[in-house]
Amino acid sequence: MRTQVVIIGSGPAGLLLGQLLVNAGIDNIILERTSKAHVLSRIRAGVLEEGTAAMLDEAGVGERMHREGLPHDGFDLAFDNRRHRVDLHGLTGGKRVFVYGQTEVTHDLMDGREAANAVSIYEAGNVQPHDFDGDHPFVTYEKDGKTHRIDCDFVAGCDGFHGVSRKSVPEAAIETFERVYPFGWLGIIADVPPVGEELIYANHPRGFALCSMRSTTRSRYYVQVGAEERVEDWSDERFWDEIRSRLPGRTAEAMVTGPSIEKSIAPLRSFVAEPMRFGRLFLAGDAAHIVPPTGAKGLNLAASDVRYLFDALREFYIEKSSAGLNDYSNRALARVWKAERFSWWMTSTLHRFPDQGTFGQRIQHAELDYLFQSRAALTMLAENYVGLPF
Ligand code: RFL
Ligand code: PHB
Repeated sequence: MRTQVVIIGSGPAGLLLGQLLVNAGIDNIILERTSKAHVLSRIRAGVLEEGTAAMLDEAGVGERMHREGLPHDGFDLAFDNRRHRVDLHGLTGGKRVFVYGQTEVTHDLMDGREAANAVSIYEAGNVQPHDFDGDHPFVTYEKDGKTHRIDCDFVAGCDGFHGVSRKSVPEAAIETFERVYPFGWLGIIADVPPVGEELIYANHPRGFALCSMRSTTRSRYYVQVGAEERVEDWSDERFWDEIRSRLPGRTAEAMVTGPSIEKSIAPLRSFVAEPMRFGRLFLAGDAAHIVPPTGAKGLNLAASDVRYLFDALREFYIEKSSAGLNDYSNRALARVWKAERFSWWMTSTLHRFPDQGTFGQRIQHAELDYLFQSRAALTMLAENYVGLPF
C-alpha cells in the first residue's frame, strides 16, 4: 500500500489531522491499535477552546457540537467557603469555552471520516514506523496474522503518551522534561443535574475538587486523591461525602447525588519531549506532551499541534514549500510550553501538596486572594483558560 501521510493513533489528534487532510485532498491512512468501540469508551476531556471548536467546524464536523455543546462564559473558583466567579467573557473581550465531551468529539470525527470513505485500520498490531530519517519512510503493522507495509511521504505520530512513535526515536535525539505530581484525580460520571450552571474548581484543606458536566443532566465530578489510592476503595457514597466536604456549604447542600456510571483514577503529570519532528516523523498531541488536567488543556493542545502540522503539510503539497514543516517543532513547542506553565500553575494553586507545609498554604491562599483583587491577575488566568492564539 501507499499513501501520502500515515497517521498512527485514532484519538482526537489523529482523527482531526486526518479529516483536515482528507478535505484538502491529501491522502492518508489511520492505524489504531485498539478497536473503535474502545477509543469511544474512554471518558476524558470536557472543555474545548474556541480555537479547537473552530477547527472542528473547519473539518466539517462541528454541527452537533453547536447543537448539543454548552457555551460557558465563565467558571467559579471556590475557597474559604465561598465561590468567586471568573468572568472569562468579560476579561477576554468576548471569548468563551464549550463544554462538549472528548467522546463526542471523537464520535463526530469518526462519522466524518466514514462519510468521506477514508481508510482507518483498527486493531492494527505491532505498528512500527521505519526509515523516517530518510526520504522514503514506511510503516508496518500486523493484522489477521499477516504483516502489512504502507509506504508514505510522512508519518504523523498521534498515538498518545504510551504510543510507539516517540519510542521509535533514538534516545540521543530527544530530550524530555517531566514532573510527576504526588496525587491523582478520582473522577465519576453520574446522571444527575450539575450543581452549578458553570464549572466549579475548589481549593480546600481536604484537597482539590472539580464540578464539571457533560450536559444539563449529566455531571462529571473529580476529587484529588493520594497517588496510592485504589478506585475499589471508593464507594459512590464515600465519593459524594468527600466532594461535598470540599465545597462551600450551600453548594454542597444543593448537590444532587446518584449512582455513578463511570469511576476511575487518573495520575497527574507534566511532560514535554523536544523536538517534535524527526526527519519525516512528526509528533502531535499526548505523544509529545502531557499536562495535568487542571487547566483543561490536553485535548486543546492536541488540536493546536494539528493546526500547525496540517498547515505545514498543506503548504508542502499545495505550495511545494517545506518552510512550515521546518518550523513545526519550534512553533508547536512555543505554545506547548505556555500551556504547560498554565496547567502547572493551576495545579499548584488549587491542590494540597504533601510537603507544602503551613508556609506553602499561606502562599497559596495569598495567590487566590490576590487573583480576586487584581483584574490584571485574573486576566492572566482568563486568557490562558480560553486558549492562547495559535
Ligand atoms: P489519545 O487520545 O491518547 O489517542 C492516542 C491514540 O493512539 C492509540 N495508540 C496506538 N495506535 C497504534 N499503534 C500504537 N502503538 C498505539 N499506541 C497508542 C491509542 O489507542 C489512542 O487511540 O491522544 P491524543 O489524540 O493526542 O489526544 C489527547 C487527549 O486525549 C488528552 O490530552 C486529553 O484527554 C486530556 N484531558 C483534557 N484535555 C482537555 O483539553 N480538556 C479537558 O477538560 C481534559 N480533561 C483529560 C481530562 C485527560 C484525563 N485523563 C484521563 C488523562 C480529564 C482526564 C481525567
Ligand atoms: C472535565 O469535564 O472532564 C474536565 C473539565 C475541566 C478540567 C478537567 C476536566 O479542567
